[in-house]
Amino acid sequence: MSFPSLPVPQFIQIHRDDPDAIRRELAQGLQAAAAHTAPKYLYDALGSRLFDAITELPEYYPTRTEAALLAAHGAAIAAEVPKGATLVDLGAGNCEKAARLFGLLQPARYVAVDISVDYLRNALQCLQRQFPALPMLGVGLDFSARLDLPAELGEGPRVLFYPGSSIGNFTPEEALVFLRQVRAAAQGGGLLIGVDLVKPAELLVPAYDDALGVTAAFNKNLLLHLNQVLGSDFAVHDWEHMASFNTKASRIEMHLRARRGLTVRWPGGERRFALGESIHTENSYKYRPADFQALLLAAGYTRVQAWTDERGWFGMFWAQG
Ligand code: AVJ
Repeated sequence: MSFPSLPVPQFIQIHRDDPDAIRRELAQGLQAAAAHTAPKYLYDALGSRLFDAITELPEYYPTRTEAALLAAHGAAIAAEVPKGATLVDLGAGNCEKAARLFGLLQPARYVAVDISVDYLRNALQCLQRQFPALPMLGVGLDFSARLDLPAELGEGPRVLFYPGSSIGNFTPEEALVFLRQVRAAAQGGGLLIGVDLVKPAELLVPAYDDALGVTAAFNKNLLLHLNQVLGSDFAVHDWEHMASFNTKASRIEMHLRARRGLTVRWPGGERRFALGESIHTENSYKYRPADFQALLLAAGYTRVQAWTDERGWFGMFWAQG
């Protein structure tokens, strides 16, 4: 018995930091006066799955609001975006959002980039079977510090796709730097980006502190990931999920708060936490449409188009490189 061969996407993994550098960076953040970790550590294989579950929660409006925006304005968006480009999906995750755009944007090639390598490899393999004729490339890469795409992407204009308001994980200053790097990487194409907008805290906070506790599990899973990567001895039960809106900074903050005084130990280091002391695990910045448009123009994009839903909760921006 023989099976027809299935198309398998090409996959490359780029390690920029060695495990020791990662451990040093983590230890430094945990030992800082205000303990913190970078949001990328939320995304191990389980973290990526928990994030997918978050997007199904009734309280978590961004994913479905963005999908509705893309569905409603697909034709108008497609009229701006160059056809036959290389579609580069930044933080592709399960690759679902980009797959829904294939018909509309008609890319010549699909490149999925994500830090969560094993999860991405799986998702891309499934997708390649659904779209056997579309050349696909998976790139395992942490682009949070610097967007440096490999030469395997080839020449020609690129449409970079950065949906889901992941840009909100950067401070506005970092976002400006990143948006400039994206523009350079677009090779004359542009950026299609989804951005969560400022709204009352009564709407924002439940999206990050849902009734089922899925976001709490997503946040606490960071501790299990740290135990893996750093060799620490975090006990999940000692920690409480916290989410609040910092109005002045215009950002949701996620923290993990110690439920008792405790000491966390790892090879070569430790950190004492007093009762109530916390680890800052994520920022999620919310923008006003005019402010985000100004940020794109400051980053050097020549033309910016924006679409928002009727409630004004979420924005989709096309920025010509
Ligand atoms: C993937 C960064 C856009 O900030 O809303 C969801 C991550 N954190 N719930 C967001 C997240 C808690 C999400 N981003």
